[in-house]
Amino acid sequence: MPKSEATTPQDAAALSEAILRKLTYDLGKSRAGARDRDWFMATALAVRDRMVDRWLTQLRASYETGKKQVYYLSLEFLIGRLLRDCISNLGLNQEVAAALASLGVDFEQVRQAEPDAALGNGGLGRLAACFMESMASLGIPAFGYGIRYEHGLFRQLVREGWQREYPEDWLTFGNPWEYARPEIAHDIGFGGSVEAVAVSELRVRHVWHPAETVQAVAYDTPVVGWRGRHVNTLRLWSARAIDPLKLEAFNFGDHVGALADRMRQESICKVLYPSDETPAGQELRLRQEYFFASAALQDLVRRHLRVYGDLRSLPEKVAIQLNDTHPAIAIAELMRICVDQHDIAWDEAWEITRGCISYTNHTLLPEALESWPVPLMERLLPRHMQIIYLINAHHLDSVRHAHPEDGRLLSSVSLIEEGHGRRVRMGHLAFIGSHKVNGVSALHSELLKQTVFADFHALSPGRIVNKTNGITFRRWLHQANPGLTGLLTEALGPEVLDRPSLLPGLVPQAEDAGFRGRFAAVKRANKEALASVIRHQLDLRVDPGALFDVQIKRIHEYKRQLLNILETVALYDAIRAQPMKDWVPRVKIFAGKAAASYHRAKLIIKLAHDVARVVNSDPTLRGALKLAFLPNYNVSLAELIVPAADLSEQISTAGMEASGTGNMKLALNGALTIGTLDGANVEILEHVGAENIHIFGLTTEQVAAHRAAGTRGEAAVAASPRLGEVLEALESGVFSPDEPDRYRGLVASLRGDDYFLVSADFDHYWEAQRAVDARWRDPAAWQRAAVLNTAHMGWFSSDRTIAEYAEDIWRVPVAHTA
Ligand code: 26V
Repeated sequence: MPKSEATTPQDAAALSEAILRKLTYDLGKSRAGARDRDWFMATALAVRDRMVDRWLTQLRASYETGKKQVYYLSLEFLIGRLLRDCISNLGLNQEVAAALASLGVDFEQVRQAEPDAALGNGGLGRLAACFMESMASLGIPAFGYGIRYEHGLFRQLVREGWQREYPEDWLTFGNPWEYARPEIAHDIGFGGSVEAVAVSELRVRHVWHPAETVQAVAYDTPVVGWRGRHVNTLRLWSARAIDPLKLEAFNFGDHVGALADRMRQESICKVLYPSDETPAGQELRLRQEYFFASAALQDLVRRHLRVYGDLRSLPEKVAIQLNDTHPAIAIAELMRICVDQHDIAWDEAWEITRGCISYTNHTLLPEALESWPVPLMERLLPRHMQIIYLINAHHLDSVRHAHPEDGRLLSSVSLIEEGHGRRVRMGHLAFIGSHKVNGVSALHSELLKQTVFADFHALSPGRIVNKTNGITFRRWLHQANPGLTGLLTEALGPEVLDRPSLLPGLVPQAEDAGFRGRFAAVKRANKEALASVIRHQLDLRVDPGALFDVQIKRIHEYKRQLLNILETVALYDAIRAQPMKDWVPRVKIFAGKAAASYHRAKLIIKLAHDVARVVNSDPTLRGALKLAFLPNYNVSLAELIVPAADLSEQISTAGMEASGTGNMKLALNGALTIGTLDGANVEILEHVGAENIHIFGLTTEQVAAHRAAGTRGEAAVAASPRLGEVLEALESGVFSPDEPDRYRGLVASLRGDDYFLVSADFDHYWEAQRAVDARWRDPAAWQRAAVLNTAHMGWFSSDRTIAEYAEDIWRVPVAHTA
């Protein structure tokens, strides 16, 4: 039974006392003067106390019992708020609610006073956060390592339809979840030179003399798993300039210069890089990558040596997961630590390194694959560059040995890309430095084998494995959708909270009109809550009885928000042409950020607003169509929208979305998917069944054929009068009378190379949307499909994903089964 069900009044009283003590003695505030923010801090500090004993005990126990540790290295952790998560996993829901009520404080207001920790861009960062929660829930001893950015992802404001970026300040009022560890600090070197010291006639030892050194200081956040059984650590590093006094003495007489130096060094952890910005050529980004990878390795090596005394046992006791190539420099760093600092022979060091490390790839997009200019690497990390050359030499020797005289193969698998300036290919380095490489959905993993890593796959068959992404049900079902969770526990028993494998027990209930009614009532209540936010934020009234059609994700051309907007315009035209027809009322809901420098994506946001202005104010539609773009999409906004969605838009160009995880959140919460055969949609189709999902569009192979044939968008436009009209309206400035040419460029691409196949897929998408309408007209059929989506999504729990990583990649036992 969940602990919260056994709450006693004493528990609540003890907690309210603890909260008051925190408010008074830690924050120095009186009850009368306390604001929501203060109550949040006091509550969080009191809740944090409940984790600490378990945390410290388990940490010690995991060393004493010699358990293998997992280290998850990620430049992004997109956490969101933690209060509800901690309370719910500790089973304190009722205690906290009662404690705050007894203090006359509204829990929901307190909860909303917490800022989102937005230390990530999107899917990759959110996945890392779900994984941390699942590792704790499964009782796998693990550390997450990342950077404690002072400013997370920018805040998005929309002014006259244009996105504007504002700095995000999540730390302004303090972070109650973290413990600063000023005594845990590692020196991180940059630049300088490498000295070769002869230690014997046969051996030289390389000594790196960095030109500058920055300290990485640890900040620890406990991560509590489901039912509070296990607590892991998220250790984020902050940069501290070394000994500011010495620095000032060094710059004697130049006080300002000394401080400027210090500022420059500490700038490493000031701000999160937007992932969609081309990373190449950005020195600060490479500094960030080495800074946290080196801190992580020094930290875990020190811990390992303290317990075991020898690095040779590292692969037996340590698994290091690289979340994308961002921490891939860790491979060269671990080689340096082994060879230069611990005198381990090269071949043995390589065995140790490959034994520990594995790598997850999250995208096939060529522009997203990291590579660094050789001159930059030589200047910033001279010893690592030497090591990379040596790794490459050994690697190419073995390739040459197996495939003599295959020049094409050699240059394709070389770590160094020759051509317009030599560059280090981080994906290649990550591949050869890892014992396992994984993709994030079945389709994506297959495409890895066929495209970016085809040659590597032929050289090392079996190294690429698939680990389809998942989401933590605690956050994305239990916490975000308490109404549905209540219904599920009523129908399937409270065990369903621990075992999503029980969800198929809903299948017979889908035939029960009474159950469907209760399911629909929960959805309706969630939609009313969202409608109220839309009204307050956008001054727009939407009917909670309408179909809520949702596309929430980063704005990117391959995700094809544009396709959705074009369909909106086509529907608008159709309704205006026949206003008296029985249209299915729809609310198109969008949310998402565009990278600051991604002009096309920002123009798509502007288009959504231009279309919204026209559509939302047209009385002839009689409410049949509305468009709402909610600003500043983040984890908290997702938690509000996901439970309220009827239709989930997963419409990327096939082959381009590695997995998607929003698709899983929405389907789990009973939204039907309209989507292409891309990423994890393919597996969602397999699980929910073809009759409960709306699939449309070109397949990956057809996309490739289309592009190879050079088919232009014009052909699709000529074949589709409907699309033709939409494009003409955009071109003639119907939606942008203040600037009639605004969308000419956009439309020209749709008529031209149509790289993302928006035009090519348009008619198919339109038809699929009309099939959605038809289903909506039959409420029983819609509700049945919605229930069956929830019933069949259990497999997409990140507990399942993590259990697979644990077994196939990390080789660690799972203490608590999902
Ligand atoms: C990076 C870049 C950089 C250059 C410009 C274009 C571009 C586009 C996307 C990205 C993001 C790459 C990494 C990433 O976030 N991948 C996402 O990872 C999720 C978790 O595995 C997965 O669900 C998403 O499908 C995938 O896009």
